Parts: sequence; structure tokens; C-alpha cells
Amino acid sequence: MIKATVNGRNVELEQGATLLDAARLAEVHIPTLCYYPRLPTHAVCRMCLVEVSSAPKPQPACKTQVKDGDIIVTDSAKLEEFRKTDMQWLLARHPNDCIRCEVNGSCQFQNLVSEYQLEDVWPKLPRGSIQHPEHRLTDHTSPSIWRDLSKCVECGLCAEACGDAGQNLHIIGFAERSSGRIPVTVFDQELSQTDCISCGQCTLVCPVGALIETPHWHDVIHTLDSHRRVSAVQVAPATRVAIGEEFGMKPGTISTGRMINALRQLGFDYVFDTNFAADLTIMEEGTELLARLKEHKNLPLFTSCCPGWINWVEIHRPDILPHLSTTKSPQQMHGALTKRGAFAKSLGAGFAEGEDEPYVVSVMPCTAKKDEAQRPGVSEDVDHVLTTRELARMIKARGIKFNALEEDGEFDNPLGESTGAAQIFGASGGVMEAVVRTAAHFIGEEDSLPMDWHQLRGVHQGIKTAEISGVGKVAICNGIAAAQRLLADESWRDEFIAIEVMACVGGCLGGGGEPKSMDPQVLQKRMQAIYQIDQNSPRRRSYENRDVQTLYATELDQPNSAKAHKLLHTHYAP
Ligand code: HC0
Ligand code: SF4
Repeated sequence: MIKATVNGRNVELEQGATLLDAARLAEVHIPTLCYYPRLPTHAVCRMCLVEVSSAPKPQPACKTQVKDGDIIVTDSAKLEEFRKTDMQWLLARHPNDCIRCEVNGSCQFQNLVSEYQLEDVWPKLPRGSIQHPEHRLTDHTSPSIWRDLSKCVECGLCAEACGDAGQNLHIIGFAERSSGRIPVTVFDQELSQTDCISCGQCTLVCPVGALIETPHWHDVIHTLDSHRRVSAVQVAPATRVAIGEEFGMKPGTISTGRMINALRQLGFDYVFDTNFAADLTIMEEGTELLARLKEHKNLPLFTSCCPGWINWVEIHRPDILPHLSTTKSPQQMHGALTKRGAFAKSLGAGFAEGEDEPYVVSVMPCTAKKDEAQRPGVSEDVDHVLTTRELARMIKARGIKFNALEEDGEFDNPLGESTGAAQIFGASGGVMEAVVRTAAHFIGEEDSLPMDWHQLRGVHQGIKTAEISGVGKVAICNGIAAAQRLLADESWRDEFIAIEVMACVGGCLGGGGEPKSMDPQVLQKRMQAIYQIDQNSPRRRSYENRDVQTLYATELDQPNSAKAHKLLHTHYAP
């Protein structure tokens, strides 16, 4: 251990800790813009400069290691002056359109400008238009991600999240140097023309509004306000363990009941659970797997509910398309049932004044779900997709006091019941664990196979495997970079019977539409909450979902039936 003082407070740290770690341990606040816990730091914003006794000049706290005996000062008049000048320079290149900005109220730069009472003292230098007028500044062509580089503060975190340290996709990189540095796509293409998979990891780390999800909440709030259509909303498994963070709650707080009450106050007529369709997915996908095992065809089966993964396969590995499950994702299944199943019919003809289907919205932790909802073959299922962050914006816009809401909200039925197996879909490894739980029942091994498959769980990027005795070996890829590694050679073709891929590290709970967080433990805490919900569920295998059983008995005959195929299955682009 090494010792240091921060503004006179003693701390002890592990070798290799940074000055920023020391300050956080001493509970001393240092402003940052280009720092993010999981990603390499380039110390470009210089906001975290501190004075340290072992160096002649101020050092960036995020990148400089503590030396034993260091005396660290974070609050001298010189440092404060420097930070203000640094921010004035950024402010001179930043548009003053906070009132219109989608991240108004949650922008790190806006917070700093407000905290330091900065005024616009230098003439505005519009971003890019002087140094490099050729670069595209705004790009709204992607169904999932909007870019506005006039707001970029050059932190470089988007390129890191999309590059080696994150998704290993390298869609965004830096062009130009010095004050003209700008994150661009290859050949400055529109994002929709690149190999972007819409995962949204870049939006999670952007400290300003330069990269955001394609907003749908304006359309949703106006449609609800007009009250001309019967409206239904479904909420994904990973949203309920994260939305509380937007209202100051601890990561991992379970907010299911509060969220349901907020959705009702926003004006939704029906509040349903995507988890219902996750249980249904297991019935369809599990049956598909057993059929393929019997026929020795298109094995291993790959899960198909992560749209970032599907986008990646279509772009890079069309040879894998026959291996994908044809089962629609739970979002799309739920939308199809809400719009065209018995529920919709139960509403009666002419229920929606000029509309013959309910208005269907989903709340997802994922930006790629916006893209998925527009795919050919499924685009009739869901009208608008909100991220967890967008739902929080709507709640704030309507002045709903989320923290003061009762926790007693309950989903509507049918389409609202679910098991613990559905809830764990929101965590990496969860879909495979849910498949195995129900497959154990199908093959008569429910008593001999375990309920919990800890070897498939965890937040860290990587490949995990498990052997199901008598059936075969399964794998999960936690993050798209892990899938790229698994597919780098051909051994997966013979080794596994089924493979789950989630493009975002941690699974949906780490999705690009979740609340932004600087807590290094945030994914772990959300994951614990997901397994806690599962553990406390009275039913933990998907086939036990009574409404799913009723659905087959009254509407769909049996899993993989012709009726089920019509509503619940899809195809992929060659
Ligand atoms: Fe997921 Fe889903 S579990 S992809 O991660 O399968 O987004 O939370 O809603 O559709 O259920 C995301 C989360 C879902 C879907 C489900 C699956
Ligand atoms: Fe890269 Fe994902 Fe952002 Fe696309 S959405 S640029 S793939 S991080």
C-alpha cells in the first residue's frame, strides 16, 4: 500500500492507483469530462489537473499514478482559474441551444458551466465550420442513433466504446488534430451507411449531447396527450432495475411498481410486461432447438433476441443466418400479440377512432430496438420504442415525482404475467439459462438438472460455456467482441448445440439506452437486482407461465404451430 494526502486528508491506496482514485477515496470532488471508469483515458479535457508534490507541473488526475508520500492539492486558485479558462474555450465552440437539446438537464458540460458560473466571454467558433467545413456535423440517418458533432467536446470516449476497449467495431474514429479533432465515421459516411450495429454504447459514454438515441418520446407524449387511440406499453426486463438511477436512486433499485404507476399517469391505457413474451420466446425457441437436435440441422442454434447481434450477423457473417432462431424477439412478439392477437380483438371493432389497432410503445434498455422495430417483416408490431432514459425524460417533462410514487403498480393481464426465467433475459447468460430450465422439463430431466446456471452468469465481457448432461454443450457471448472471438475459427460449429449472443457487455442491463452512470459497479448492481427478482418469483421456468399456457390453448395451438409461426416468427436478410 502507498500513502498520500489529498487537500490534507490522509489516504492509503493500492500500487497503481491514480490521483483521481486518491481524491475519490478522500471524498474530494474533481471535475472530469473525458474520463469514464471502464475505458482507457487520454486526459484530453484537462479538467482534472491537480497539483502534486512529486511533479513540477499540474498533472491530469485521471491518468497519473500516485507515488508514495504524494501531497495532492485539487483546489488552489491557480487550478480553479485554469479550469475556467479551459471551459471558456470549450464554451466558445459549443452551441448555446441547451433549451432544445435532448440531454438538457443531464449533460456533464452544462453542469460544469452552471457550477462555475461561466459566461460566454469569447466569440463563438462554430465547430468544424471554420477549421474543417467538409465534415458532416449532424446525422439523423440512423434509426437508432443521432449525431450532432457541433456539441462534441473531443473526449474520445465514443471511439473507445466502439473500438478496442469496447465493441471492437471501430465505426467511429478521430480525424484532424488539435482543436479541429473530430470523431467521424470512415470516409465521413452517414451512420446508416456504415457497419454500425445500433448498440448505442457510444451514447452511454458521451458526456454531452453529441451522440444520443434517435428520440421517439416527443411523438409518444403527443399521441398519449391526444387520447385518440387505445394505447398499450410494454416494459423490458432490464428497465425496471435501472430507471431509478435517473431519479437519484441507487443502482440496482427495483422500480417495477413505481414505473407502472408512472406509465399510467403518463396516459397509457394498458401497461404490459415484455417478460410475458420472453417466456413465450422460450417456448418457441426451445421447441425449435429440440426439433433441430432431432433433425441434426442448423446447429448450433443462435439466439435472435438481441438486435445489435442480428445486425452484426447480417453485415459480417451471412453464413450464420440459417443458425439464427427464427423466433421474433420478445419486443416484437409482444407487439404482434397486442396489435393482432386476441387482446386486440377483445377491445372490439372501431375502438380507436380511425385506427384498427392499438397504439403500441415499448420501453427498452436498448437503442437497437428502435432499429429492430423498423425491420422488414416485423415493422407492423411496435409503433415507437423508448429507451429507459427517454421514459425518464417523459416522466420529468410531466412533473411526475417518481420517487414519491407508490410501489404498488401491477401489470395488466393477459400479456402481463411472467416467470423468473423471463426476468433473467435482461442479464447476459439469462436467455440460455432460461432455455435450459425449460428444456430440462421438455426432456424429463427437471429434477436432475439444476435451476441456477452460475457458470453462464456475470458482467464481464467474454465467452462462458456449460455442459448439459445428455444433451450437449452451450455457450454464451457476453458482448459483441466476445462473439467475434468465438467465431474467429470454426470450432463452434461442432462444439456447441446452442449459443447466446448479447451485443452489450452485461447483456441488456448494460444496453445503450440505459441511464448513463459513472459507478464502476453499476452493471453488477443491476445484475444482482435481476437475479433477486428471479429468486423471489413463485414460478421460475417459462413453461409454468399460466397465461402462456392459456395462449397456446386458446389461440396458438402449440409452440411452432402454423399460427405461432405467422405471428411470432421472422426471417433475416441474406
Ligand atoms: Fe432485452 Fe429482450 S431481454 S432483448 O436484453 O430477448 O432490450 O431488458 O426487452 O425483446 O424480453 C432488451 C432487456 C428485452 C427483447 C426481452 C429479449
Ligand atoms: Fe459503434 Fe454501437 Fe455507436 Fe454504432 S451505436 S457507432 S456500433 S458504439
